[in-house]
Amino acid sequence: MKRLILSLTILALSAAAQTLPKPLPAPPSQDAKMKWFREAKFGLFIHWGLYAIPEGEWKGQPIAGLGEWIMNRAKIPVAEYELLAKQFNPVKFNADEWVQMAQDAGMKYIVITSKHHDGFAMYHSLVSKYNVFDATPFHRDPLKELALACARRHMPFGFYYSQAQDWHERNGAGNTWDFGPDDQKDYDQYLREKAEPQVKEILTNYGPVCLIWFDTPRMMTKDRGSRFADIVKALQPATLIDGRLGPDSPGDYRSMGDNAIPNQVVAGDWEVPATTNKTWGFKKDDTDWKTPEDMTFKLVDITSKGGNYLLNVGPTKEGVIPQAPQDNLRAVGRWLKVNGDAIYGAGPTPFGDELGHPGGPDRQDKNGRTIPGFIVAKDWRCTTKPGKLYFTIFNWPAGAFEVSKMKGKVTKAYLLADASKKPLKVTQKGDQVSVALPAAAPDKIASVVVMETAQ
Ligand code: H79
Repeated sequence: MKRLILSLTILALSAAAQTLPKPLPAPPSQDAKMKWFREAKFGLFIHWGLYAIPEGEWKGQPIAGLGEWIMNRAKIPVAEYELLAKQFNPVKFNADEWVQMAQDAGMKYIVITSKHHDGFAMYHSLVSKYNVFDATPFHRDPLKELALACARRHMPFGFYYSQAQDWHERNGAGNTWDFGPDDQKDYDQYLREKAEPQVKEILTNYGPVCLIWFDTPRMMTKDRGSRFADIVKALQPATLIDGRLGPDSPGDYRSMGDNAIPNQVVAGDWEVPATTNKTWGFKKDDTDWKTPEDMTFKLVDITSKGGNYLLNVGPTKEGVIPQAPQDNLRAVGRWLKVNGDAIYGAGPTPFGDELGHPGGPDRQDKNGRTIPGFIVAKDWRCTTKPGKLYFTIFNWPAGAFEVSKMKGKVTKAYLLADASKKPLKVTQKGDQVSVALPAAAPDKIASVVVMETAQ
């Protein structure tokens, strides 16, 4: 009998594994549409494509810059780059292991490259044979496998799609070495015949798509952006659109620059896409891994300013996420297991002075604009929920934690790491608050003091 139940359970589970849920219905309001994103705070970005094969090196030469830009940086002709597909056979790829890693890291959504600027579709596309199912010996659809693994684990799943640059296509933006200047191309021909139909495919064949991540909107106009937005709304009205569809296409939230964390609180919904080393797509020479301490600080910092952190890994040509970022992300996840209340669903700081102050050298951005210098302070950050302030302390002070400009009265304080919520001694004089701390911080990365407040 037990055996029968076991086999029936296995049967039921494997049946569930083969089907994707239907897309979600239209949300009743923008707030309802944004709800999961506002709770999530922390997502996994995955850059995976043919560029994982050269690993940042072409014909024995290291190619400077981002790994996924190698075709552009080395000006590799389409006819040569295409041959990489014949070598793509990531036999170690296991969708469940990737989703498990994201869950272990405390990440609440996954976004993967369905097509990057190189034009190669990482899913089974019927629009272009230049895709992972038809053009490689792998002959599988890894994004279908990931969509299924995410559905089994209730992990929101979304796609990056490079709508404007496509270096494989005569009329796509970006490939000037094979096809000449962009302003002489029939860009709408490329949009109509490849990008728009492929966006329809990824919104049709992979179950609910939590968001679609457009990028580098070269040659995009209001009309061209609206065509994509209309496709998304028609096929999956619950799917969020990021902030890079086009110059006149607002999207559902704002995308900050790559690895660009604002200095201050920013109102509205936004996200910082960021790397765990320097590149997005795998590059064997880039071992400059961010530490768990640094990534935890950035997650708390971004949350305290009101945004989300979308943190990238670049799997190898074998289909494996490099071990160093796996280990580092799992350390962030262990911190979140104890301290996640300070992050998930939390709002920005009501203070601001703790974030830092103007000073240091000015910088130029890539458009030549001057960015005034700012000295980032790193002692603590504050995140909020109704009636609660979460102080994540990176630099544990001796004796007491002091904060000024407190609005309202602190009725109780305790360490988030202390399951018994043993009260810490609070002294408040007007808007000055002092909370007595134990000598040693409970966590070596950062420890959270919760203050409950009343008006
Ligand atoms: O997908 C990741 C990057 O490939 C993509 N956005 C993130 C999420 C991205 N596309 N473009 N950029 C980022 C800006 C790229 C700038 C550079 Fe370059 C690429 C600097 C050097 C190589 C463009 C080409 C500017 C100089 C040469």
